[in-house]
Amino acid sequence: MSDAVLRTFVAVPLPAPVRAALGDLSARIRTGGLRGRWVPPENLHLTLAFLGDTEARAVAPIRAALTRAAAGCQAFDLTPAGLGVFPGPRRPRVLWVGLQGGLEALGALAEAVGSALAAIGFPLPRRGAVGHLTLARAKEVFDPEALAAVFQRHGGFAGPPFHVHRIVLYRSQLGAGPARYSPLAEAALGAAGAPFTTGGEP
Ligand code: 3AM
Repeated sequence: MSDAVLRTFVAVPLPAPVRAALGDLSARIRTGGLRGRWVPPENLHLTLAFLGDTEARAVAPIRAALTRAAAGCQAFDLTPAGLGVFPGPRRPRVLWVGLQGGLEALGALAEAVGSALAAIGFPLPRRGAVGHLTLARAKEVFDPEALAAVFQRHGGFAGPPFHVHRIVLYRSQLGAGPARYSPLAEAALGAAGAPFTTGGEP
């Protein structure tokens, strides 16, 4: 595919200690025998919106839309906790870690991002599916017995809390092996909401 069209998505990057804890969980689950394609720790992220094929010239307006959306949302905290599967227990294809804490703020952020992107002509197929950190994808479906053992052993997982204060537009390059993600743009949460300070005032 030419560089004029990029595969992109918007996500919250995870701090290194969170990626390390999730990577450690992945390694333990994998060692326990669950077969799947595992997301490498450096690729772990919290997806807010998947845009798919995006013209390179659209990156600048997308950056502006994300800046507007992020500026209207305040920063918040999340804690990775528990396990789940998509699309559901009958056909488990994606294994993920759940989130606790600022879920309302997370939903509002995803909504703001979705609306800002829709306003510049990107209606998103993927809305309302936020709140998970993908660990692995099955080739077809996960083996039910192995998955049941994983839930029994690791269902109570909790990772280190983290502060959500920025969103990133990533380029995703697929090929043999894991996807390669590179940041194209970044926007800070609450930038417009930060109080103006006058010199010397607290
Ligand atoms: O972080 P997760 O795993 O939820 O599954 C892909 C990943 O989400 C998702 O976008 C994120 C970055 O690749 N994704 C990939 N293709 C998609 C599609 N066609 C998609 N989401 C919706 N529709």
